Amino acid sequence: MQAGAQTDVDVVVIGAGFGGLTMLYRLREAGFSMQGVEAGDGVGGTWFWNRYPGARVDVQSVEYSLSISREVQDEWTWTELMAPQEELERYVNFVADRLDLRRHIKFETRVTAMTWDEASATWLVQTDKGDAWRCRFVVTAVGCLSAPIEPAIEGLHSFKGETLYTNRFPKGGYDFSGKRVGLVGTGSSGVQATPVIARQARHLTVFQRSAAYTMPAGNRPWAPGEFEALRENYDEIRAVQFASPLGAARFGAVAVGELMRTVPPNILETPMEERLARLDRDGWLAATPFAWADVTVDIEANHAARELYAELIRRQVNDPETAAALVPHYPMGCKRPIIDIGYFETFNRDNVTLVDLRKGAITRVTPEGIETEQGAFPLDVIVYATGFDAMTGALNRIDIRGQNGALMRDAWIAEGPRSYLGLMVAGFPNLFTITGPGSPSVLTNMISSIEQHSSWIVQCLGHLRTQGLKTIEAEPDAQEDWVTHVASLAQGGVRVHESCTSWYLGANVPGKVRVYMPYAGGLNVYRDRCDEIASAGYAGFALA
Ligand code: NA7
Repeated sequence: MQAGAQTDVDVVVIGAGFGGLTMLYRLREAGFSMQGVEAGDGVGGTWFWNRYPGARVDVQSVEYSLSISREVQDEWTWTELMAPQEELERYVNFVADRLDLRRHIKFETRVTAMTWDEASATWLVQTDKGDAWRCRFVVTAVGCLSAPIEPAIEGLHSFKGETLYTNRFPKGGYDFSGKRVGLVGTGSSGVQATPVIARQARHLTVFQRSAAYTMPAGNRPWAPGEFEALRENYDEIRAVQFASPLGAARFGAVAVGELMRTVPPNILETPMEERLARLDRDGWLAATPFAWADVTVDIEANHAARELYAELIRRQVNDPETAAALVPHYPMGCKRPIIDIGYFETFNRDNVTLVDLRKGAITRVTPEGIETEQGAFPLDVIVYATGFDAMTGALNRIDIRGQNGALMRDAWIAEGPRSYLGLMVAGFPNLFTITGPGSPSVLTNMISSIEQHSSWIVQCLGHLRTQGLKTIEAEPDAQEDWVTHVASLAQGGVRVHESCTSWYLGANVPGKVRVYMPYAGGLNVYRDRCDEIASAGYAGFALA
């Protein structure tokens, strides 16, 4: 790239999920040399690791798909409204092959350290396999939900049956037939896995610490010709998708794009009989923040919406005690919403038991099963669906040393992540973070965010190249302003309410500093801001 620069490649890209693949493709199209690195032995990121039964995307596939290549878009056929993991993994592999990206990636290799060298203005990237690449730029595409956490339960490794993790599920799947299965965790992964495991297992015991806000996905196969008609209309679909705050016009089967264009009533100003009438008419949608304007800003309104949600659960679940236990105790809308296929009905099965850990916690895992304050549960298999060190975990697990040898995680662990636009970090020149903390990322369709970030980054690199510049770095003042702005967008609402224990806040990881990490202003607004900054000569960045 730069004459005389002692580099092996222009750019090292870490991760071969949708983010890494998109970045590699765009870099190659723009004429940069690059090296991809991936810990797994295949492409796919989230869809490579999370192979648990029932895993499925919550955005419709025509939107949860890449628009970067016309060929990819035109040649792939989705079979359902929302694709399951197997189909998504096939799709990612198709993308890697069709765009000939595999040859750029070193698989089964984990980046352990990256060190900035001020004198040569280069990064040295090192791996657990002994690789060392010197490059001008690094792009991390390491995922927001990719650093698994092992729950701190005494005796976890003493269990003599099978221990499985949803986020590292065996490649060939697992046959639960005839087994007594314990499932720990009822976030998205646990909720999706529950009905599928229940259909196979001899008995399923679900250990629930926090109940989930979940609603039916409304997934279905296409009607004849439906997908072909949509594919014909892709330009329009993409235009609507990219103009929306969520980077998707639909969440599950719900047209949230349209819903967000109208201002709903306040629940606290709506008489109870009207609330119930709405419940009868709209079902689960009536018990979401989309239905009421005050639910995300007023905790009393939130409790009122939760009452509607509880009513719907009572209508689904036969046993009153189980129905009551399935009602969440934290605010609606504070955690990422979940969509499911037959979750609540599953608790009407004879072979399923819900253990409400609020009535007595897990005390330890023994060789025979799980012990709680409510009694012991003998098991053959334990499945942990216990989540991730979200948004910062994957970055903090790498020794990233920037200017003056500063370790990035030191500041991030002490104060929470600090970043300008969620794209770059002051003191760490030439390092870009795809869907980093401080960007819309997990509040959006991830593929839309990935496409926006990778496009901005490659344009930025092109600008540096044409200007004969070697470095770009976030200015500390611009970063501080951005961090303050991101925090202000979440302030005052249920997302940061003291009773909210979301991974957006890091509240699921013991000791993690409580900071709301994603940018909540909408992907459309964010994109405009990024573009304005680029047009203004990369305002807030120092270029040299
Ligand atoms: P989540 O959403 O973080 O869910 C993890 C679940 O595991 C959640 O119910 C936790 O309860 C529970 N958990 C964690 N540790 C324990 C222990 N020690 N004992 C009992 N229960 C525990 O992870 P997912 O994989 O389901 O989903 C992550 C995202 O992926 C999701 O939001 C989608 O965007 C896709 P808690 O709530 O902490 O009380």
